[in-house]
Amino acid sequence: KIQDYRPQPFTDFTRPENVAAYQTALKKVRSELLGKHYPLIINGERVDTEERLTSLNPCDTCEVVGTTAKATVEDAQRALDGAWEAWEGWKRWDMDARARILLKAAAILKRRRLEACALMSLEVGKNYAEADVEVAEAIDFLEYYARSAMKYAGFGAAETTWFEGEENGLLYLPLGVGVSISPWNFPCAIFLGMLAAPIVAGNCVIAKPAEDSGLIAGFVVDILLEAGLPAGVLQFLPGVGSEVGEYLTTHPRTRFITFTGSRAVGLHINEVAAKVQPGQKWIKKVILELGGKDAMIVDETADLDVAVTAAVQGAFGFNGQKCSAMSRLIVVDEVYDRVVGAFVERARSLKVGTGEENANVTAVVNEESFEKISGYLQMGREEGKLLLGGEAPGEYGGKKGYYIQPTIFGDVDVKARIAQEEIFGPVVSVLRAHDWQHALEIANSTEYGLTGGVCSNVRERLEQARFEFEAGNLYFNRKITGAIVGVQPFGGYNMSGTDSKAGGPDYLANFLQLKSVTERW
Ligand code: TXE
Repeated sequence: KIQDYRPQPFTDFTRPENVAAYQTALKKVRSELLGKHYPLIINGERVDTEERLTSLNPCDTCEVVGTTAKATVEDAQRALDGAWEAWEGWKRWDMDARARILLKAAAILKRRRLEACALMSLEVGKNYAEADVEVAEAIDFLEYYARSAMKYAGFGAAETTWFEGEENGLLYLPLGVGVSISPWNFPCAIFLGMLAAPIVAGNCVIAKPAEDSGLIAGFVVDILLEAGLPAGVLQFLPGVGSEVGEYLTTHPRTRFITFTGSRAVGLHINEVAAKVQPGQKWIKKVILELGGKDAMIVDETADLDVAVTAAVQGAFGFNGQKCSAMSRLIVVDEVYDRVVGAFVERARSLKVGTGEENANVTAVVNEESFEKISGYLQMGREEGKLLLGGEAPGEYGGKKGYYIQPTIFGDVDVKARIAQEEIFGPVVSVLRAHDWQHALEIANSTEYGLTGGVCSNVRERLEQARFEFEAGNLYFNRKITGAIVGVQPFGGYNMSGTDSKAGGPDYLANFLQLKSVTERW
């Protein structure tokens, strides 16, 4: 029996005993997982490779967190062949038996929740409070997809109708073998969500995690296997995107690709996957979750505390390394100085430090990001007025790491590159609007459309925004951004991705094909 779904509560870290429990988990991870090596997993067997990928702690780059194997195209070929073989059995499992494996994995992850948090602090520099929210989301994905899978189970799942003496039933059948290519910024929740949905639907999946978060991925894969996934249903192939990722996405035996990451790579995958290869029997299904340049509008009627709290949290949570990060604050002229002044003051009090000590702003994920964001800091000085931060010290407390100060640029022009391009760092552009209507125009002026916020107390404006603000996830007068699985399905408009919404009632349908069967009695 599948129980009713309830979102996971977050751990209350204002309680000292919970902080102490995290510290204990951190010690355990340091002694048991630090320096650990995760091999590939093909057909249930652990396979090592000559070359390896190394994860460094972004908050202390002298610390090697661990290594993973680095898959070659030969490994990918074997994984694909093995997955198709495994599919012959997996597709015949009852939906509830598959769903039960997800529920078991959720139970294991609940038990190892703080270990997962500690590993995230070490491998990608996430502070433990945000890591905890992420693990809660991962558990929610498992339980939610397990539960919602049941509506697709069996003949006549949607409905069975009788028409002129004929019985018409609908069947939802899995697609086959697909590839899941995931990013490092939600290395537990997004990685797991993108596996749980296709797998419970009866597909076999090759997981290609991001180069920077292979250890957390390995940790999560071990949990799924411990929960009872049969060999070959999930193949684990850490490796380089442009090598093994490219090979898998262009391969004729890949049936579907689910991808979360940058716009450039997503569009590239969309293009190459569309080309039918010799021997290919189908049109590949491509599901993309891409970036954002998310805006929040603050008008003259807004509650100042709500607006400033939302802006600080939205902009600097996980150092702005979220596709849902608020990176454009649009303020109407009448209250511009007051709102921006309060925003800068609140942001000035943010603590920079490590994820392990739960600092508000930690180091960004890797050298490439550090260099890219540093470039935008320079660009911002030319395109806007520096109001806060602007430096990339690259160290903290005597430790070398990819540290960047929380940065705010004011009076940025709508066409400026820092107002149009995804920076993926702790950098906000503030734009001045003449009035509400102008603010909404500015909000819709990028190619993206992922999340959006409005702080206003004028009902007509909120109603207008409800329909006209181009974003997949809108937040009105809300202090936090982010989505809860099953409550706010997540996914964007425009160049932020294809129309699928993760964590929502219809996400599983992406990994199923509908067949109607008519029988004349
Ligand atoms: O993403 P990539 P990266 C954005 C953000 C960030 C930038 C770069 O702006 O600064 O992307 O981050 C795999 N064929 N977002 O480099 O490169 C790759 O190995 C197949 C937004 O991490 O897109 C990884 O597993 N796969 C985003 C995954 O794609 C390929 C989250 C993502 O890598 C490939 C992360 C190829 N040719 C970054 N090239 C969000 N929406 O939140 C790479 N990959």
